[in-house]
Amino acid sequence: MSRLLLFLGAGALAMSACASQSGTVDAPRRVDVVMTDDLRFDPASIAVTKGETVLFAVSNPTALDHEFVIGDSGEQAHHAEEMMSGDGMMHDEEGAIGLAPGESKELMYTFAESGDLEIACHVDGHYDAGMRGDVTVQP
Ligand SMILES: [Cu+2]
Repeated sequence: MSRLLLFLGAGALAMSACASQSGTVDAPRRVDVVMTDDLRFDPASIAVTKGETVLFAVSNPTALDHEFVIGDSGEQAHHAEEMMSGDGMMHDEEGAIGLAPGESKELMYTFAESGDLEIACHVDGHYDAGMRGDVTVQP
């Protein structure tokens, strides 16, 4: 019994240490994101702190191509337009990566401003099907 309590105590301590740690360029905070068969990001809601650098470790275990694009609504609309015109097809750029079926990639991103951003996939029809999420950048 006492051994179990000790174990739980150590776990809580490790978790709180982790939560209070804000990612930096040298030591980014890792956030794992999985793309799902029903066209979702898991998790679909991510909270970060202004100035924080996050390393998104994104995996695509589905049978489809997907993107992971970070940006405000204007940047998302711009990227969607590029995808529709065929120019932006699945290339990696700042704040955006494309993943083939079975692929895993990392994207490092520093959140310079507080506010609401979106993560999205603009592969044909995916955004409208719900393949998007929210990033809340706390001041
Ligand atoms: Cu997609």
